[in-house]
Amino acid sequence: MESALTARDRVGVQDFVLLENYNSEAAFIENLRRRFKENLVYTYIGSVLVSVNPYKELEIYSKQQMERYRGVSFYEISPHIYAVSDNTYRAMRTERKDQCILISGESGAGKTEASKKILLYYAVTCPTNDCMAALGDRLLQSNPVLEAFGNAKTLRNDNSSRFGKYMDVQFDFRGVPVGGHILNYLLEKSRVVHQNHGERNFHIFYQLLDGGDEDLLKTLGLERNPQNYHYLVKGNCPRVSSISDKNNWKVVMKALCVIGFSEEEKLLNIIAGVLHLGNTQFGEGEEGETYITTETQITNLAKLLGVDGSALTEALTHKKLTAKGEEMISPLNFEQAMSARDALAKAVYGRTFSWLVEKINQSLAVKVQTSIILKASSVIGLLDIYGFEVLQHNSFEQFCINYCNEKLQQLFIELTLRSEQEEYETEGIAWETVQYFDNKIICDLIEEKHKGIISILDEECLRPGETCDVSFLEKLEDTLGGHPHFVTHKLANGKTRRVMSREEFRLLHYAGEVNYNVNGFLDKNNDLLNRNLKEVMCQSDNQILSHCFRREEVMDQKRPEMAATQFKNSLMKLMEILMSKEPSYVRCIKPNDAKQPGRFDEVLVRHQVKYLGLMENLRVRRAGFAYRRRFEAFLQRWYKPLCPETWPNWHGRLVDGVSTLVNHLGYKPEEFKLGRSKIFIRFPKTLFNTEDALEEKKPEIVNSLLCMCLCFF
Ligand code: AOV
Ligand code: MG
Repeated sequence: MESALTARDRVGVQDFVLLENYNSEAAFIENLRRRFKENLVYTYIGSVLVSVNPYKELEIYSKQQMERYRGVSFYEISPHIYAVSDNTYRAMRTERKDQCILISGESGAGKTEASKKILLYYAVTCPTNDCMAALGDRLLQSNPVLEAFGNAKTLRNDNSSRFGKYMDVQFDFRGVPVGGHILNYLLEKSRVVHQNHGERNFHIFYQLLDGGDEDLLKTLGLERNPQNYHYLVKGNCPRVSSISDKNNWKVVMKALCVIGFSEEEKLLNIIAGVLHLGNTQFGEGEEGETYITTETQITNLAKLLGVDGSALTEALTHKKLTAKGEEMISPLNFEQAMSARDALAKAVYGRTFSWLVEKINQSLAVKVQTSIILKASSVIGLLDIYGFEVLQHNSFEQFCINYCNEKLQQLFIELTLRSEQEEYETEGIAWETVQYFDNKIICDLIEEKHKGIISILDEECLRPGETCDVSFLEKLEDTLGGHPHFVTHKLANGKTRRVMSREEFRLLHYAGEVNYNVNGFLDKNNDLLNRNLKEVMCQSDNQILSHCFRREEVMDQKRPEMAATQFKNSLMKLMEILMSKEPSYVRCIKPNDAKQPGRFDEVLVRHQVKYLGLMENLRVRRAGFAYRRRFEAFLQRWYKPLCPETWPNWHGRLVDGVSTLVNHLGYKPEEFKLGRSKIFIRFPKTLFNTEDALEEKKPEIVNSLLCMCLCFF
């Protein structure tokens, strides 16, 4: 007994529900800390998995470990990301309902690693058939490719996702993975042309320079040293000790091969083209006109992008305007030319990234011959987005990233806190409401029509006359002054704790305060590329580029939606997708800011526990019922045959049938409650023991059914 107690003292409880002092935040953190010190990085709050980033390789992800979790109930084995993967898979199969796994947490907390482990679990443990055997490989290999092009070293994370990713894995009726589909969200394109100090551009550039062989670099006109490229020197961080660009290059090339990629050469031409574009320099003539000083660079660049050199030169230094139906060419000044060049680099890279996702989707698409068996298929969606981010200097990108995290938090609240409590109310189950912070007020502040920050930003971008980032800030102050989650220097009137500059606005996010500098907001939201640059690009004989820059776009006079609105709309769609599925949650926690193993910074962890709403989550869970089913479903499934009074059919009121059945199964009155249309059972342990017992009896039931059929005939 004593040794068991000691063990519990040492490793804590594996489900926070079992914490004696479950109302105490200190006890919660202490439990996390104890487990973390013992390398037990996973803990449940009921079915929600809390994961603390170990920042070191643990021996818990082997194939043998996967086997241990296969088909085993949540509560019979230590918490693990594989348990969530397996339970989600089984729920999809038995309930025949689409599932999704939502992984959240701040930058560097371990979301991407978690999503990769889930995918690996499915690739290894799910049944396959011959033609599908390669699909698992392709699913897995999509990761290194997308990470090479969409991830970068930031101050928070050496492999930070700079795009949002939602991946559907499609299964046929036998549970065989038969296809996949990826939706990507707002790549942080500005990184192509600028990086903060200590950060890098996207991995692929360094991989190519470090890993590409001599011949390849020669063909692309590149030198090995990243310091020679303007687009790679801004962060002054060409090498990262935790990253081997050379090895990763090999991994990416192999992955492209597995995916069935044949456009490698065209893709690398574009990547090299972006580097050359960054080295294109301008001079200023006496009349203020701009010219290109790096002539040879342009020749090489034009060749790589598959476009005409003089047309490109002209388009980089001039602007085409249409006034009163007439086309006019006007020269760009030095700054304008620099920003046209950068806009082209961002557009080329961003569109190539989207093309790459499209290409991967083609490779993962369900093949025609399997479409028949797909009729009864289901989906597991995996969401891995960029985590909440607070930097020294926060701009439009952080605004979008943090807005996305607000939306995810809102979904979590909707699905686990609000709807759970509302359900008890509707079902007439006695319930003491748990208070929680609802971040809807912040989502509204950002996205509300006409009054929200995005609407105001759009209006300012479209408003004729002189508009600028500062006029946007003034508009924000006029409209949002007085909002409890919005502050500026002027509004604060010296009352804020942290000093704010006159170019900033502060949002009090669910996860903390962030000061956003408005510089560049209008430009980034406009995301404009001069028309003549588009014209040049759509004539490219590099098929990737001619696919990315369509003639119709040049002809179309209508202004496309602004960047933030596009992002908002894509998030709305994403929320709809997620709401239509049964969610499972992985809540990732970052133990320290130094990216080091063994360090558990209590202040940092407490902050995350707070804003992730984990204490509220635990309180709702403790007070609630883990299992619920509609009366008919409960009677209909395996339960009915277990009780002679409800078998083969129950003719009375459903609630009486359910009552008879649970009594027969030996549930004590305090273990369950009957609502208006559903039965609620409190502790999963009881429930799952019962379900296992039921599963065991299943063959007997099938046998007796068979006997009945045989007798009949
Ligand atoms: P993120 O996805 O949550 O950040 P990652 O999943 O990229 O964070 O994790 C950051 C780093 O932490 C990884 O590169 C690993 O070094 C380490 N790590 C995370 N999880 C584990 C694990 N289970 N075992 C060992 N090491 C781990 V961001 O994409 O920046 O929001 O935008
Ligand atoms: Mg990530």
